Amino acid sequence: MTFRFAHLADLHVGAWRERALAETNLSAVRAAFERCIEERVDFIVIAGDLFDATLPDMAHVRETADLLRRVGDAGIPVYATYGSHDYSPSATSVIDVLEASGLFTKLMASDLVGEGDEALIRPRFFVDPATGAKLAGLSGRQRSLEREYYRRLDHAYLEAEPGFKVFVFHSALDEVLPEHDLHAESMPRSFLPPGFDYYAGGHIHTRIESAVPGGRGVLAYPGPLLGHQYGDLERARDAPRGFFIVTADESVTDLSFVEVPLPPVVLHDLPAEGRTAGEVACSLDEAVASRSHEGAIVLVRARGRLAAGDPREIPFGAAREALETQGALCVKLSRSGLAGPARHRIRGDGAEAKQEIEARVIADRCAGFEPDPALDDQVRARVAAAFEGGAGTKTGRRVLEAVAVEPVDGEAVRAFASRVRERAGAVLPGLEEER
Ligand SMILES: [Mn+2]
Repeated sequence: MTFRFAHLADLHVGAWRERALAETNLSAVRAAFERCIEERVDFIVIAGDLFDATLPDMAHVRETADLLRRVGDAGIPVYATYGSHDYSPSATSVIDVLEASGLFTKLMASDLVGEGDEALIRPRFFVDPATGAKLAGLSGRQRSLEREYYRRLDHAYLEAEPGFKVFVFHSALDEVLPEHDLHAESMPRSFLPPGFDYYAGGHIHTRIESAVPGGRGVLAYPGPLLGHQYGDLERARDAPRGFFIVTADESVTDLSFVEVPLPPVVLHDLPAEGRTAGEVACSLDEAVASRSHEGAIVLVRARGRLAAGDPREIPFGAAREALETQGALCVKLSRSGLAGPARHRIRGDGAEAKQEIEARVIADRCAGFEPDPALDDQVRARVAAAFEGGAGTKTGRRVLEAVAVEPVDGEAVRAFASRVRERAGAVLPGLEEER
């Protein structure tokens, strides 16, 4: 039997503070689902990050629920894993509410075989009734905590299952990571269970089509529609956005990318290195007057260290107004890489600034850390020493990473607590024995 299914990911409904961008993203999501209905696909797979947050704007949730209902009314089942953005293990997310009302099936259930750290995870297969395709998946976790899950996946069990199989996941893989994402957390491709026909990926915000070495499987990431951060907009200039339609019988026979149109994105890059604030201001004026910006998403990016002048002398506000008067759909300024001669830095919403802030907060917290006064004096001294100076910041980081685990399905609270304690103890050698 030949059948076709759609593979979407990283829709990020509810992203963007700017109304125009939020609406543009939602329109793209609408167009994608409507195209799925037109194409009469047999089912739809969403590989995580349907929503941008656990509790996104309710008007957007309502529209998404309505879209999913229309898809369901057209007789098209939807299967989804959760992403790093739309799911919280400790609280109810909007996506749980939609799932509970039957708008899609989540591929999350798994069985735990064995005990403690040695237990293996067996995601349950869900069989699509009309096509017989078997779907299994793992949801993404914050900061790729899913590594722990993948390390415990029961590969032999998953590989042995007969039939056409789709593995739905939300993680970055080392081997296919795009250059702009090289700082991201990723895992080796070998973590994926072998023997599947299609690996439906999410989380990498770039379209990727790949193969699994030694297998017959196709591995693909459709990438986002509009995405959810500045870099996604920049990359939308030269990479069409959309989703995949996969044709299959006993294995994948065709993979087609279906483009979802977005408004034009115009980038004005203003190098500031070694120039004066006045010179950059001139370039900004020229950029504004250089073309029509009607209906466009306009990105203005300034970076580099000025030779003279103050970044505040560059009239970004006036440029924004002028572009909006021209009918620009939205204007985004990226100034996180712009610095004045006196090491004066303007923070924006760039990823760089975010990492710097994180590093500074960790360093501050470690420097100001005081062990519990109830501790034995000697132990307290040793704990305090472990968090001192540059090495102390590293200790802090290691502890954070060690305790950033989540309970696996079916794990008892006490077992989870002792696992967390053990992991924390392991990065504080010499301290774990003390009470
Ligand atoms: Mn995403």
